[in-house]
Amino acid sequence: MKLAYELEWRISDKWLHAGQLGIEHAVCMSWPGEDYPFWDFMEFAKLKQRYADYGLNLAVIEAMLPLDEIREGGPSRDREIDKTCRIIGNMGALGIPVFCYNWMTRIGWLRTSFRIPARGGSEACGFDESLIRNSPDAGDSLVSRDTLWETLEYFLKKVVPVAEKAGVRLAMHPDDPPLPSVAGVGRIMGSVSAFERLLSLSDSEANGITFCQGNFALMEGDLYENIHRLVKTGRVYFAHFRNLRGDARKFEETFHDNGQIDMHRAMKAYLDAGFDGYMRCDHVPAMAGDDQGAYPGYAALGKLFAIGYMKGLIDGLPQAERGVR
Ligand SMILES: [Mn+2]
Repeated sequence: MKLAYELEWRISDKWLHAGQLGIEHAVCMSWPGEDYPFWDFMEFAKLKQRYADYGLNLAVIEAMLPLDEIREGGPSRDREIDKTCRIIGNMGALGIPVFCYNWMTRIGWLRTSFRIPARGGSEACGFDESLIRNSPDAGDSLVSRDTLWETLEYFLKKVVPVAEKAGVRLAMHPDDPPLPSVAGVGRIMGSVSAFERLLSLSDSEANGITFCQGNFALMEGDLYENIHRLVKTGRVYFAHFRNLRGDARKFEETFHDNGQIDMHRAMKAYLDAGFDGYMRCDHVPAMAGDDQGAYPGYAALGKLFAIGYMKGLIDGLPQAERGVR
């Protein structure tokens, strides 16, 4: 397993924190409206070097790219697919192995509050479906689940061969929150069985999974067994380590040490199953001095606690000897 730190492409203190925390791998995040021109090889090459200048190996691209035309089968989906393929080709040329993407259209990662009072005056992100239940679109089928499966299959047919050739692994992130629809827009990647179906759509090693623990914890079955079983398929390339309290319709994110997930047991499950991908810590509450407004869930100080906690968990497990880098 390789610990990684997610760093928005603009340099911040977090870039220095990564090295100071002893982390060697970077996940490049770009947020909607702040897209980095990954399709431009020269710009991408400079970005890789920018991370290297901070002692970091850029290993994962987790960009919220505009892919809705592809997801909905719109008229310019092939143009978006071409652009995605160019990005993946660039990744291959630069030796960046993992492309994290998701299949949420129109409404992406969704929280209804970023200011939930948490331990000691910290502020957490959370979701409460009751706030959006009466959305005027709630009963509609603005985008059907069937469409999303069809477009996903189309996407994989076109992109998996390109990723294979480039030596890049696609890693599907679950819907967040994992609900079958949100405000009339269908969602499909919200269950363990959906991820099994995803794997069955293409046997290629390039067709893989991002195990976002906060979401998988809200799906069917036993979380720890699901970690073990999916990691054992060999196709989990990336993991997000998060804790929370609640269920898929109402939850809040917690510090790593005070949510409902047994984090020791979870970490043990990844290592027992021989997880060899990249893992980053996921959302955390914002602490005094953090700017929750900038990138909710990604505040710098909350991260320091989370990463120290993760390193402590790993060091406490004998399985760590099997190789954590
Ligand atoms: Mn995640």
